[in-house]
Amino acid sequence: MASGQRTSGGRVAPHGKRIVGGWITLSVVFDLLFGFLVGPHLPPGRMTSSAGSQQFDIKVLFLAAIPVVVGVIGYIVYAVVVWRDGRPASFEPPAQVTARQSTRVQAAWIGITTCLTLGLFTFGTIELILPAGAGGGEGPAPIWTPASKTVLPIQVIAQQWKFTYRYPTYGGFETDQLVIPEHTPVAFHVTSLDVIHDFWAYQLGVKADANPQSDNVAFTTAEQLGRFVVRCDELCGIWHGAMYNYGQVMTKSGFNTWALTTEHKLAANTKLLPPFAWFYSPSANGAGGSYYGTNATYSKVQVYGAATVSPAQASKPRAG
Ligand SMILES: [Cu+2]
Repeated sequence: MASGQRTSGGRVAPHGKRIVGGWITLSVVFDLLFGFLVGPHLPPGRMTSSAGSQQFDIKVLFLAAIPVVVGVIGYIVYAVVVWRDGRPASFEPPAQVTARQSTRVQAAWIGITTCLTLGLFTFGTIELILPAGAGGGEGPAPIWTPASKTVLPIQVIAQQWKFTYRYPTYGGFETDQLVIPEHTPVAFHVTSLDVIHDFWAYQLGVKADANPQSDNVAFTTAEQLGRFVVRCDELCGIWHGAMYNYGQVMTKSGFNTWALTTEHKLAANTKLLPPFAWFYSPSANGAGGSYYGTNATYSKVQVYGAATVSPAQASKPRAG
């Protein structure tokens, strides 16, 4: 009796038990293999709170999807091998009700898919809120902010075809080096001087659109030291592909030394810059563009409580 519909005793072969048993076994095996072998290497790594949380989310989605894939492929393989039409002589219609007529099968199908969908919906919503926006830009008035009141503001200014960064709590200097301190919540204030760009700091798990006339805020907290890459992720003109640079996560004291040194080194340049603002209007004064600040206050910095990063710097009058 080769996998026919009925055993020699006339009993129906236990297809349901075989399929469910095989499905559970294979799902557990593949989930374990994936979780332990692939899971730790999933993008975008664990350099920041948002990156780590994205890696966790991707892992959970895979672990949930693998049993579905195993179920579909396993059922197809089982059906092809066991119920294929190649041996009509031994085929007899099953005496049992078919899956379509079975209330149990239908209830299980509806129940499992409903649980999966609602579970992933709940999981996705929580994962968006808990890590303060999950590393994506939340616009000028973020609703999901870090619990910590000591958040370092860094302004990301995109333009064709370059990123620069201003540190408002360090006198508002502007540099093309992005340096952030470890274990300190950072608020990236992303804006653009011309077209729409996108600030994508891959290893940081941060990605936020850079729109002109807009202050797009994204939060993260670095948990590992090291270098990361920043790319523009919005087609923004002919040199879009060359619009990238590198950043670095430093220790808190290393960062503070770097920031104070750079502030001092760039003091003369900073005086020539437009006053710090949440966004800038390059063309407001006609061709050639001089910039003017639309909201040149530190009020938001205080909202995010940057004072503890460098109280003296935060309360210092702006250069220029
Ligand atoms: Cu760009």
